Amino acid sequence: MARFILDCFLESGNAYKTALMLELSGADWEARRVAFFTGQTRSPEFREMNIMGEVPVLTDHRPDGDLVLSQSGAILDYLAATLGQFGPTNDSERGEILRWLLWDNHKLTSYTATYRFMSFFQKKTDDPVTQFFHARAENAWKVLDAHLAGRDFVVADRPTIADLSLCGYLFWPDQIGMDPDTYPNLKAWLGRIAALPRYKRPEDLMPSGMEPAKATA
Ligand SMILES: N[C@@H](CCC(=O)N[C@@H](CS)C(=O)NCC(=O)O)C(=O)O
Repeated sequence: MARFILDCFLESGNAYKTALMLELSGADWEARRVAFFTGQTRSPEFREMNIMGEVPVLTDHRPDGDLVLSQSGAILDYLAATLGQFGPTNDSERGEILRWLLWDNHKLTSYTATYRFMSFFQKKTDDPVTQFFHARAENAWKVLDAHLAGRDFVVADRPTIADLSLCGYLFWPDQIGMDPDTYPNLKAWLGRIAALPRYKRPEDLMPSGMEPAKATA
């Protein structure tokens, strides 16, 4: 059995953040499929593992016992410390990474992912709530694009877990309603992440959470 098990599914950008971290770090890990679209995350069995009923969940088979952790930001932080990669090298970077992880979870991923869910998966494109989320997501993309002007990566001159968190949903421009050419710094930054050694797309790292006939990448 692999050291790390990641409960995940390919349509989840939050899961992708952590799967990408494991893969880029060369970790010994396996993806365990969660049937999200038929309600597995809301089952009592799943909530026993993660009361929040959310993916991703990381299990680390440590010599002193299994460690089980949810929340992509917490998982990224744990993996950076455990694997010694993509983490901070000083207190200033530590603070900046935390700052961007919190902003990602509040302002970027929350709106982007919810917009995508309502428009791409639920097809509620005309719903005013969907449009509200898209406008909020666009604001976040503008902030990130402005921050990336003149920078290769978000916090340092090398990629950190802040980059891996922020990029989670942005490799699906069509599904999130983004024209990448509107955000040239962001587009170039995604290209730098995609060029990292061992980089893989979500569909090459995780199984679909849909039933086979409906699976999408
Ligand atoms: N802040 C959490 C968000 C996790 C999240 O929203 N996961 C979604 C899939 S992308 C989920 O499992 N949702 C289940 C639900 O809301 O019922 C993280 O970063 O891990």
